[in-house]
Amino acid sequence: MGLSRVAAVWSKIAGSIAACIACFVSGSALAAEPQPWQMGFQPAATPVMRDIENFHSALLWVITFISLFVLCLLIYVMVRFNHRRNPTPSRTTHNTMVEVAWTIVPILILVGISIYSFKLLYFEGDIPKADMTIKATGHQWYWTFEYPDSGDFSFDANLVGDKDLKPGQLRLLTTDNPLVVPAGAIVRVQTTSTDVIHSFAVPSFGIKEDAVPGRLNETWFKVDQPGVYYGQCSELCGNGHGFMPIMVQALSKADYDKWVAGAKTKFAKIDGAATQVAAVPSN
Ligand SMILES: [Cu+2]
Repeated sequence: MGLSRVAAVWSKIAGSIAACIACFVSGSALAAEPQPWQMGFQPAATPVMRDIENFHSALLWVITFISLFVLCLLIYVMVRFNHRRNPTPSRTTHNTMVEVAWTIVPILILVGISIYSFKLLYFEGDIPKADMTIKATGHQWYWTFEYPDSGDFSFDANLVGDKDLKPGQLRLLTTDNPLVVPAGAIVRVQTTSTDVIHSFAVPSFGIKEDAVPGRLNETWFKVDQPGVYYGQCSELCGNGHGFMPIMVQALSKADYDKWVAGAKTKFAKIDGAATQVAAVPSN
């Protein structure tokens, strides 16, 4: 690797670190999409993802402290008790105090972690009273989204191919019809599939729910801010697995209501009937 290549790689890493720090300091989202040379999570867009990120950061401190502590012990033993400095080792085999301590202390650490871990698991899994429901059905290789209680319509979301991408649209992440949701609302997502197991996953929402044929799984999210967020199917589901992205557009309540009014005429009803506009009027 040439010197200029090394310098280029390092400048990218430094840029990524600077971006992470900027995001952390300002507390604002940079973009809820994968970034070149990204090392951390995508910026959190929901309360669940914020808690996941905080839990992850807290655990990083715990494991860093434990690793450094064990490293210091090892270095101390190697320096203080090596063959030269300690030619006649002691014959000690047991020390009750030390043995009790190295059993109790790790247990206390694990119990402490588990309390926060279970709280987070319940927060993710216990779905609050939802403002609306969306049913996401996985197919090889696209998603169908149904809005049963806010408009009674359904549509498919297919990948936009490379040659059809408009400037600014993300390759392999853009769909022809985004999943549109209102920001600030609690959205319950029901997932299922018509063929093989898929997985409905949006990293910045902190959700990943398997879509299993013949089963209805549930998860939820509440997007803080309007914006576009990207996810992908996260279960190996065949050779089109990498080509069934999830593009979520969060709108303000007023914009969302406008979109629903348009969607009711644009998309077919959930039972497969034609759209309201195209429906043949009954005499
Ligand atoms: Cu899939």
